[in-house]
Amino acid sequence: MIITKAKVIVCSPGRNFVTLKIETDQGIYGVGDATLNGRELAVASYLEDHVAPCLIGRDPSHIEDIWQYLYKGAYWRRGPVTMSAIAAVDMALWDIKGKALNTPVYNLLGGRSRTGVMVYSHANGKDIEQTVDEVGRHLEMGYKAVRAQSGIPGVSTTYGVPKGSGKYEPAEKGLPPEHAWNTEKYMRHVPKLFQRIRDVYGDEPLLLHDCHHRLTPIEAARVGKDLEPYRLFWIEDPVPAELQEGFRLIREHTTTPLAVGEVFNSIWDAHELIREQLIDYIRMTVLHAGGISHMKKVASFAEMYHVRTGSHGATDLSPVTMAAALHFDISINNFGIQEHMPHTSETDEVFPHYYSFEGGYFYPGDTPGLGVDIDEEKAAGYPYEPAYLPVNRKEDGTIYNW
Ligand code: KDG
Ligand code: MG
Repeated sequence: MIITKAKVIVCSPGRNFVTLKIETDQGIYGVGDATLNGRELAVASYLEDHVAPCLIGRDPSHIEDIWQYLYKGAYWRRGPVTMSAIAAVDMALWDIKGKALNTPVYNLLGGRSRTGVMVYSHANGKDIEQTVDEVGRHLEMGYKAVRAQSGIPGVSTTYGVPKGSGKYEPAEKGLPPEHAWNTEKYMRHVPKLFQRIRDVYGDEPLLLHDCHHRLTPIEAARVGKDLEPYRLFWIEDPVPAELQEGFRLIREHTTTPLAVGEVFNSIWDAHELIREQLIDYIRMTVLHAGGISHMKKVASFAEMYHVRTGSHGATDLSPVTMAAALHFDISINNFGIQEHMPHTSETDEVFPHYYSFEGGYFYPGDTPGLGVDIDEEKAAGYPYEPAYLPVNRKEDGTIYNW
């Protein structure tokens, strides 16, 4: 079998997505997700202009060799654009291999290690009471684990809080919007949110919270300590994690489990965090971290240090990533939890898929390959529209982490 075509499809069914479709001379094709929120066209060009021409004529069964060719062969290693492009190729090649061998991808990764993949959903509200109601709604839907975010009194807009009556979606059409931030108000507010949730729903539900990179290590240590009575499953992205040793300080002060990694793109962003056991969950994804092939290595390394996975799964990762993530999640031993943020019905229509949800768990399905596709005709009806993530400023105008 040889690769005959590698096509990049950019579409916007509800939000922007970049998809790679690799075709072969035997009629089998595979799909991969290359979406990088707010920087979509950079990855599209990287794939179209620099990667696709190098794939034509290669044997798609040589997944590891092609991965190394694209990683080592580019000379310029790592970075979100490069690693998302490599990931898209990697997903598409695993999809092709599964279809060619007539088996779901998880069988090629060692087989199933569990029956289902536990996911956490998002409960977002403008204030504590709205978030509490949303937690209840998700528990009723069967979720065992729920992430809770709420608006902060005195802060006009913040991460995770829907603007109107619709669902929360971080990217906004047009140029980047600006949000305001106040750490002190946040730190006073967040323990009250979790106290109320535990008062209403008791000890059973697994609760998570995303700090979204907004604290310094000592502030994160304080938040972790203040949240200890509510026994969270994790706090996520307590600090911007370029400085891996910053986690040592947080770790010395709190037993609240720590999760990080949605902006990481290779093991080299996390090796110290894992080796020194400074975190509990590594949240890199098969999309932004080089595909299933690289994530297998990350998970194996993490397994030695008691670190489990917790893959990022926001709406800016397409159903192709969700499918690939589920095959990965179900196959590894040190799986922790998978994020789930439902896509819009337009997105689901453009990306037909076989994965399914029941009782708090997702199932990848037994279709050969990844069990997901792109309907190109429908995709063509949703052209790309520029959209960006917000930029954050402190109340005095200083640019801050979003
Ligand atoms: O593109 C950025 C989003 O994926 C991110 O803001 C979502 O933090 C996020 C999460 O945990 O889902
Ligand atoms: Mg996050």
